Amino acid sequence: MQKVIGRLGGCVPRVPPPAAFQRGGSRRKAGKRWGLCPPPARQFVEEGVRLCRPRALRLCDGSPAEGAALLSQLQAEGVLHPLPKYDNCWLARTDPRDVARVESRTVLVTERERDAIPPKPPGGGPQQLGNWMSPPAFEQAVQERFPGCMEGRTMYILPFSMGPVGSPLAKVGLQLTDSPYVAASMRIMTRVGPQTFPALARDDFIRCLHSVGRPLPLREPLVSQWPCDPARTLVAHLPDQRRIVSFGSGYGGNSLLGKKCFALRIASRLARDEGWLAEHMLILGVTDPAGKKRYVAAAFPSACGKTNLAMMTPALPGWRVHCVGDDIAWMKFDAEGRLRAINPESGFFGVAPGTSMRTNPNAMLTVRANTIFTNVGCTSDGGVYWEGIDQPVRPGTTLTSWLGQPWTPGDPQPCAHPNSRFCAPANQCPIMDPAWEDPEGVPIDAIIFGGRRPEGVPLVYEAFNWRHGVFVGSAMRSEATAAAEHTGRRLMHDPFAMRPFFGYNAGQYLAHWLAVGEREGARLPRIFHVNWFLRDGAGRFVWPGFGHNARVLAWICSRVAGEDNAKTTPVGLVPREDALDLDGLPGVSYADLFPVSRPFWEKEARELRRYYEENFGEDLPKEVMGELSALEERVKKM
Ligand code: OXD
Ligand code: MN
Repeated sequence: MQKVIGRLGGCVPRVPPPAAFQRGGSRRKAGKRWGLCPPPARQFVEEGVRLCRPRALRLCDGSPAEGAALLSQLQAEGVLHPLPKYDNCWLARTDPRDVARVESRTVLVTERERDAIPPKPPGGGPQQLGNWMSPPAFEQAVQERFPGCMEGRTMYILPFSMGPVGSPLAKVGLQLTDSPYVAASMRIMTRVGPQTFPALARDDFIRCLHSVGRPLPLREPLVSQWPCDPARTLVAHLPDQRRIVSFGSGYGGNSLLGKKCFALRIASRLARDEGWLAEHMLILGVTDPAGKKRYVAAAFPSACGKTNLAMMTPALPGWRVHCVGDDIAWMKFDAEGRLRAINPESGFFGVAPGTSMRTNPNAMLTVRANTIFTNVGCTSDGGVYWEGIDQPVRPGTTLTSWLGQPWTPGDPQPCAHPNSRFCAPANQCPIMDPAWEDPEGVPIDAIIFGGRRPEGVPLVYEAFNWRHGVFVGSAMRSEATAAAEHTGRRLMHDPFAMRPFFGYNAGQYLAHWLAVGEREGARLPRIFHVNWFLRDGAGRFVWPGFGHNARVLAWICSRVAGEDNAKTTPVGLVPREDALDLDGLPGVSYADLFPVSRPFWEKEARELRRYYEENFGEDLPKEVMGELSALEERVKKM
């Protein structure tokens, strides 16, 4: 493709004939808007048109009328089904082979393999920190997939901004896609429209090409009216060219290219080059009873409750939480040396199962209107249903599973797919922070890492300093979830919750974090690690979680305020027994929440050493290995 893009890129830009725009009243307007579209963007569209040969073009403007037209078209095509119980809500069912991010087919394309991933583990096991593809292999993969891939279909042209338009922290992209479902979802998740044109004129926008890979007429019938080509799926990133090329999947992070592909993989690489941070983190504001507000960013692996934490209703009287974002944070130092964060997205693409009025009332209130649900179950009275929704089904109402089959409670298979999602506009969340769209971002006082650790890892601990914090982030582990193609409850390493999202060599990523800590004049946030998921001998959670996590946030805020209320353990600083508010939590014991045992940490350190050696090899910064050795020494003295 490099060659192809190079060749096409060398052509004199030529405006596609207005006839290529969809028929109907909007054609003249579309042609006019096209005329205003900056030349580099038009040139990218022309390349895409010549390669993919769509039947028609549609330049998206982000308007409500366009949204309504897309949704009714999707309904007419049988892709979306209305959910009349709510206001403008829709249900999509995918081909059951296209239900999650496909990590094994997600690649970074760079000249040198070492720029993308650390050296392969000895013995040739699979590299867990990303996949590399050479430029010639990529070019061949493109030639095998893209020529004519949009025949008979409309190409949607989506100019979009990640971050508030005009923010110094925002970046723009242009996505070409033949999926109207993707176009409708991108309109929710990003800021689509001609307000991005001035930024597109700069030519440094991210070029995103996406096709479901099912030209018309079809050679094989679709499954669930959902076009995709799972056998040939490929999600490729070309960080040097600021390009993303995705084929074969129409779902989630594989196809909504602003999200994981741009805002994490490409952005992490830009952030390294430009001296900022693009992270898999929620952002929340927490206000204490005296009115003092702090902002916190938190990294958890996929489907570990980030959305629940970001929208939490505190169980501590007088405390309030506001949401800035639930998945991604872009953070840059300001002139005063404070780290300021924006949420680059404008919607939530949250995991549905487990979400309820008990676990996340704000999410439930957010998804009552203008939401696209995918792969959830539904009720015969036009509502949604999933495992853990905790809502009684009205008598006489029947249920249908995500596979479109009749379903009754107790059936062995779940009603909703475990990675079923809601895609909803962020501004519908009742607790969005007043500053969530502040172009300057919000000042971050604390960074939290976490994971699902059933044993051995305390409820919360603070890193001794930034360097130790980088080590703590690199050492994150969590039980696998359904967000990607992994199965089972096995513990997976997930450094910084970025394992599937690094846009460059993960060893260099750690070095970048270390360098951030050395920045002159930086007023660095404190770093913490939390674990809401400890279980007792009988397998029960020992911490009530959800709104009670505010108790942990309260301790974190006290540390940021400089309170002397921690005690030192070999793994980090934990709250003194009187410093964590456990009032009104019968049966919850401090000792159960803060297990720091020598055998557990010896084993953990051994496993970590093996993991570093096999996966990072010599690309692991020596400072991080030094922190592991220091942990081993402290544990030995326990
Ligand atoms: C997500 C993920 O979809 O992390 O946010 O997988
Ligand atoms: Mn995520």
